[in-house]
Amino acid sequence: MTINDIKHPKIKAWVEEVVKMCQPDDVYVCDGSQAEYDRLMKKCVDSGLATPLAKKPNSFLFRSLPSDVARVENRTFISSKTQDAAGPTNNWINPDELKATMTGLYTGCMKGRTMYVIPFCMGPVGSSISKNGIELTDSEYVVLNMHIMTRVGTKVLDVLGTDGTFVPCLHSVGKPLAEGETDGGIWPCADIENKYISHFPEERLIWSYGSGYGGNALLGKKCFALRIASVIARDEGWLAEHMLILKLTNPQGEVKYITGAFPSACGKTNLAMLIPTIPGWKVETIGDDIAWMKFGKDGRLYAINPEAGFFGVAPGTSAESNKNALISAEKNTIFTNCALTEDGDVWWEQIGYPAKGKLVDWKGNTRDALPKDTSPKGEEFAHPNARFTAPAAQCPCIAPEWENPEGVPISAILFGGRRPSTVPLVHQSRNWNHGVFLGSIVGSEITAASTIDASQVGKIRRDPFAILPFCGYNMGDYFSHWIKLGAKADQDKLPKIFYVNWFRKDDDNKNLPGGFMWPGYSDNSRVLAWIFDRCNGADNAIDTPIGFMPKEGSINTDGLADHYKKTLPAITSVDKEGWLKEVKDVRENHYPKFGSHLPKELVECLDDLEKRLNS
Ligand code: SAT
Ligand code: MN
Repeated sequence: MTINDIKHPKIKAWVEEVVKMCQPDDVYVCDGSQAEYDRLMKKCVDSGLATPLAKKPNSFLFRSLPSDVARVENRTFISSKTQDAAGPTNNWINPDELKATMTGLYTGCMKGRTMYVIPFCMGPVGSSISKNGIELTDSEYVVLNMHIMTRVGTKVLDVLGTDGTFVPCLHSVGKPLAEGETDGGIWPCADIENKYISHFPEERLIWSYGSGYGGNALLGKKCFALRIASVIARDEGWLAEHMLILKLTNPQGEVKYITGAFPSACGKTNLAMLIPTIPGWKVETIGDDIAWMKFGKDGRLYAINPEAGFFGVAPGTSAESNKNALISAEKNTIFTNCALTEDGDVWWEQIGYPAKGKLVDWKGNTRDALPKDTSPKGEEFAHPNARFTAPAAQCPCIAPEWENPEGVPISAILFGGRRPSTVPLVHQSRNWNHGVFLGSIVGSEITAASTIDASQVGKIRRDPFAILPFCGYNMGDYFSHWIKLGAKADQDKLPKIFYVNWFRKDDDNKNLPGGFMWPGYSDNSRVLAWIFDRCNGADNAIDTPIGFMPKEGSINTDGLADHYKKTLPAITSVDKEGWLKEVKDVRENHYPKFGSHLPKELVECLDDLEKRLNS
């Protein structure tokens, strides 16, 4: 298809404007077909950017440059008209200034390349909760990933008709080619100081330049479905959240849907696809990263997964930690920055078995495999943020209703992060506002997904609602939005809110793999079961200063290894000293950032927590 096939005058005019600025050699409008996917993938293979994998049907490996392995939060901007609107947790540049700088970079930036017009839909095509976007990009890798991660093609242009609403998303790798020049098999991107991942919330516009990686470049994901959608959601009275959505069925066949907000690379994909260790329970997947939630006519909160695929972290994914993810990525999958084996398969650290012979590491160097499936820090064969892009429909535990246009009714919302101390395995908020308070104070160790600076990994930072890098407006106002929605709702129908922590550590205890006091993964089903029963009003909790916690014996420990039975009391009790420190840190370092935007209800919760801890 060409520009002239576009029947929507506004889209056509915008595409023509971008063509004038970026000066691509060609323009191609994506139809979303398999033939298109195959053709573009062949182009990547022929140019040396992609390697076909003999061991995985229709699957390919890409290697990025070391400067382009993750989102770049310090190059990500919320360019609202005022800095106050972007708030204290976002990088801000005046929109006129940023547009002038980026227009300079965009001018002629697609020379020697094709510009692809990707009509895409977040959510099932035609659903009233779904939203459409058009991404313009000069990266075949982006088109291919968008094919998997979103619904792409002519069907979206059909829904848009001549005047449908769309979010314009402009992307360039920022590497124009001179006459006759090619990439020579090297991942194209710009230098770090020229990368810009920019959002103009008032215009609902995205401009991304200089990176080809994940959330920087697949603009339907974090840029649209979270940063811009959070602004739309604020204005329209719903929620766009960094949450997985799972379906939990108990042994009696009763079903509940649960969402969970965890920072990037903290196990959302693993939790969403969990295989329970406790008999009779079942987990099925609705989504692994993003939830759009709206109140239904019946007063309940309903969630849809706006995505169509998984962009999952590969390292650590094994038959033991997440068999369903491995099966999802067995075919029709794009791998990025994984290691390549001699027999044409991918390999990564903690895949569950050592590699044999020689491996090509993510930097393209051939090295002898190690006898174990771990590697020393900094010498990994797969980058710690290596990814698989797999179609959600391939997931063996995908719930049949995952594309239900009305969404699924949510009974519980979980918050969590990597906290080696203080935060217990699970506690429940007293009410909605207290739940918002718990979400607002979530902290987590920084992971390789959020930074290309390895020295930052492991440091704890507050990541409210796990949406710190993805909130398109002032985080203080975001807290207020949650409080307002709760106040308007029927209290009995609101989801219950829980704070979980799978990552408590005791490095001195030699019995504990990795020092973790809880096995996590499949054993998290034990906590999910407790939560399920809480939602049914079971008498399985005690009231503590921090909220409701499991009554002794109420977490099913059948079959749990003895050393975890021994650590359970410590991770299911209140660490008073730790929490008092937490209160102090929130009061002195976290909440003051939000100034007058901080809702008073949250300060009341903080005061109340301190009082209860001291009484
Ligand atoms: O690179 S992404 O933003 O898509 C993945 C993540 O960080 O969660
Ligand atoms: Mn994520």
